Amino acid sequence: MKHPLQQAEFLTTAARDDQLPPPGPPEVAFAGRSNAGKSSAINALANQTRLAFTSKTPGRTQQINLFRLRAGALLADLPGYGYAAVPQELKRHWQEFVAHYLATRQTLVGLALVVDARHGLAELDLQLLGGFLPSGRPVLVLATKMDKLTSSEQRLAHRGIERVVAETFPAQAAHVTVVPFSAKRHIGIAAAETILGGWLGIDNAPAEARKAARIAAKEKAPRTRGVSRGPKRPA
Ligand SMILES: Nc1nc2c(ncn2[C@@H]2O[C@H](COP(=O)(O)OP(=O)(O)OP(=O)(O)O)[C@@H](O)[C@H]2O)c(=O)[nH]1
Ligand SMILES: [Mg+2]
Repeated sequence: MKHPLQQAEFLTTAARDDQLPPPGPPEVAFAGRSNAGKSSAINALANQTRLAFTSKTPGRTQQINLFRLRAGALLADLPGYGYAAVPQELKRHWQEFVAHYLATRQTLVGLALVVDARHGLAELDLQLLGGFLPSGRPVLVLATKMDKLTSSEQRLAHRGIERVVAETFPAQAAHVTVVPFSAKRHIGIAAAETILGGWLGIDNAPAEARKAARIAAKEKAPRTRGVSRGPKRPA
């Protein structure tokens, strides 16, 4: 069965606060350094190649791009931070815009922080976490580009990020889940889907559970001797 994240469509672009759609359905934002792989992660989760615009040029996503899932929930692709070659004033504008969005968006239920696994958490990532975690909302760290690491490097990178989170935010580390990820090789998709789907209330799990319960109920139903329980299967 297709996960509901796989039925995303472009909704709108906002370059300023007043261009954001009015708060409605639950929303998850994808944040991270410029070029970390935010837009690629959204595409991989949506199982589409060109839903969110990706680029080799850092600083490509300059606005908040919003995508709507069939269930109504929203995904927000945020402009990346930390790219030196952007003019100072523009950089300040994005940073203020993103910081304001994260601090005030009422419908934001959680944050997906996209981190290049080869570099780990940078100072700006920690600043972002430090601003967001006290709100009590959960964070999914997608440690991405794992395809560029060997399996032992992948384990080290994963543990390294977990350790930094535990040491820097001891009181809130339980709200942070680190998932090894690769948009290119589709690593970590199912784990990320389960977490994001749970936050947004669109997990497949309830549907699967209902199906399992239906099957179990049928199996338990008392058999009435001699009465057909429906069309016979061909032998
Ligand atoms: N090998 C590999 N490359 C990746 C992966 N994810 C993203 N990339 C590459 O990294 C570059 C940046 O990816 P984007 O998804 O555009 O990054 P972004 O975080 O949205 O960047 P900005 O919008 O500029 O902040 C592109 O060249 C992608 O192809 C991955 O999992 N593996
Ligand atoms: Mg982008």
